[in-house]
Amino acid sequence: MRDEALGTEHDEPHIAHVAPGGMEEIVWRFNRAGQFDYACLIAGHFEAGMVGAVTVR
Ligand SMILES: [Cu+2]
Repeated sequence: MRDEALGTEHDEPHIAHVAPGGMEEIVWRFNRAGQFDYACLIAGHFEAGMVGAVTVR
């Protein structure tokens, strides 16, 4: 995947760059229950609230 905004290229299965209005998919396979946080890694986005959590039961 190439991210034009960041000028980076990566194949990490745990990262997705989504264009405004776009959609991407990440498959997480959990091996235990718990709460797992996720966040946008673009500078300033975490602080702006682009974070969330997944609860696995
Ligand atoms: Cu973001």
